[in-house]
Amino acid sequence: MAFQIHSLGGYLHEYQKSVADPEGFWEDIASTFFWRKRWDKVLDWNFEGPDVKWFINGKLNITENIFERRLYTHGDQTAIIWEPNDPKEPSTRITYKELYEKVCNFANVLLNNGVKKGDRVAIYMPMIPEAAIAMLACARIGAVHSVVFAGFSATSLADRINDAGVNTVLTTDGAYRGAKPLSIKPIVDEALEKCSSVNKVIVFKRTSEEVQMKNGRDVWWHEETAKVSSENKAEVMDSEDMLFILYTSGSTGKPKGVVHTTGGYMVYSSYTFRNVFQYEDGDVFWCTADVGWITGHSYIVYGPLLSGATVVMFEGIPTYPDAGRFWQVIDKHKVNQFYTAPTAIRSLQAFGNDFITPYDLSSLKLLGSVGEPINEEAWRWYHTFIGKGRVPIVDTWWQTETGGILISPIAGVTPTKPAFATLPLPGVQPIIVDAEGKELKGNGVEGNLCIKFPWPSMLRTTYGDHERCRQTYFSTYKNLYFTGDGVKRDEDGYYRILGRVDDVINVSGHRLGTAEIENAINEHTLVIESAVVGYPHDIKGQGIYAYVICEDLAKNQRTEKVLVNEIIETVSKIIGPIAKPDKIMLVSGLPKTRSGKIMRRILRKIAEGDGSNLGDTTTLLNPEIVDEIKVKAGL
Ligand code: 7RM
Repeated sequence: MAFQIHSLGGYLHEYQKSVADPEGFWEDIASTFFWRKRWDKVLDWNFEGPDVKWFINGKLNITENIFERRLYTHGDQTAIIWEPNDPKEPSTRITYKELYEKVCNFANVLLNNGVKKGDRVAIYMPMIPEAAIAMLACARIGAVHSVVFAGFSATSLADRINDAGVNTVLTTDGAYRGAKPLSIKPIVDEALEKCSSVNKVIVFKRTSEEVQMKNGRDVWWHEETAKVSSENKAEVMDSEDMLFILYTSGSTGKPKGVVHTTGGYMVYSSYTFRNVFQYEDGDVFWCTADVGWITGHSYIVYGPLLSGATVVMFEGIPTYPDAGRFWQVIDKHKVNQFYTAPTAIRSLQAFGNDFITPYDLSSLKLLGSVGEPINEEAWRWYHTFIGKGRVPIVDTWWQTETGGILISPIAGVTPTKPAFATLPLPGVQPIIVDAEGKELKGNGVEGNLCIKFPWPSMLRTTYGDHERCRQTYFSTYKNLYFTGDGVKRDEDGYYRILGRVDDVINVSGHRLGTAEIENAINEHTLVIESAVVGYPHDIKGQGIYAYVICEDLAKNQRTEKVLVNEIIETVSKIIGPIAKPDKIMLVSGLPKTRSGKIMRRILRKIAEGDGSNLGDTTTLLNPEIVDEIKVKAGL
């Protein structure tokens, strides 16, 4: 590959080039793709709007860069190895040529069902190849996909559908994930009671469970694909046309629809895939993320497929049928690059090494980590017992908003350091600032992580609300993109991500806003007010701790235990099981400032089990409440 870096010197050289002449640097990389029309100008930007445009007036279709660009050389190569939930069900292999036909065929299904360029299509599907086919078929016709993780509730799905004005939903009857089948279509049905914009639902049959099909609205995937051909001419898109929307949680309000556009996302997801993972033709790459998250978008679907890679797509979970499943699948498919989340690593570590021993992991050339800070202990276990001390670990830092990896080692090329994301990739210009926005220069500094120059796959806006995008990411510090993460640059100049500095918590690598969880808790009729904070959790990274004020329990015929369970169910119903609080404390009040702001710092300390160092509480509106909460927490 033309743009693959192979040595430390090469990295340093490319990095310098990318800073000295970003436009020339990205132009060279973009030139390796297939454009229907070349761009007039590489970049236009300001972070005040923000207004960022890459490869201006360039015309292309991202799927032509996956398929047509390479069919002659790569047509018979495997694109997707699909490993089902049940190890007894055979895995399947789909070549690039077959995938191309399926994507074109389904693109025609979309067209035939009235989906047009620019329409928004929600994809609410489990981890089956059809989820990737659905995404690519949307891209083929220029429809904007919004993948919603199939673990989200009907309410969450409905909110996302309504926010984006979706007219078509792609889904399945059910899903296999772990021991028992899950219903999917009934959740869509429930969501759609609240969504007037949707007029078509296309249902793929996975579990064959009985589902209701609404006349005139719901159609079967297999019936629709049989009606149309497998030939489709790609829609010509502008470089800055929307490719997809992906909802992500922030510190306030409902999740935001992060918008990614076509040209820049294509260039960056592919560039980073090739480099970070040092993917070589013929390797088998496995990213365990769900396609419902950005990691699945960029490193199961777009980055690898744009690179002509073979990817494993796994339907199941790490612990089914037992905690050796990941290692069994690596052995079975001779996986070369394995990319997963610290929470999975920690939970499998806790099951013990007997689950690893039966399997041959010698095919591995690289291990990756993503989603949250990886602690040193988990890093060492991963390195020693999975990598056998033999292969590099890439700790990749990035966000839904960044579209691709920004800070990470390049496997085997740049140094690694336990728990460090290490160095920025070429084209990425991080800067550390203090609370006032003053740059902290040099090494051995700690502060807030910002990026000072655009990179091709950065978010362009938040769907339907550009002001919110500006407010959230570009207003904290002038002319900088603010990540929301704290960071340290050590004496050697390596970056270590310290975690969020805003009211976002990271539970098992899933991003959740504390406000979002509070709003869900408050939906319970007996809840008066709540405050949610994160606390350190051995497996999940962070757990969810909720302090709740509620109506009189006796009067409402509830015990504490019953109410707590009801609250947990409420959250599960409104957001999804991933947002269930781990701990709920019923309290008679919440510590507040005189202006009425909840003092989360105090609640965080108590949730951590630290009753000292609470700072001066005397200026609070209700200092006595702190003691009550401390006593309840056993501190
Ligand atoms: C890719 C993804 C983004 C947030 C981000 C960080 C945290 C992600 C790392 C990490 C430490 C890492 N997108 N985060 N990767 N923290 N080291 N390697 O996770 O939008 O869902 O989350 O995740 O706090 O801001 S995300």
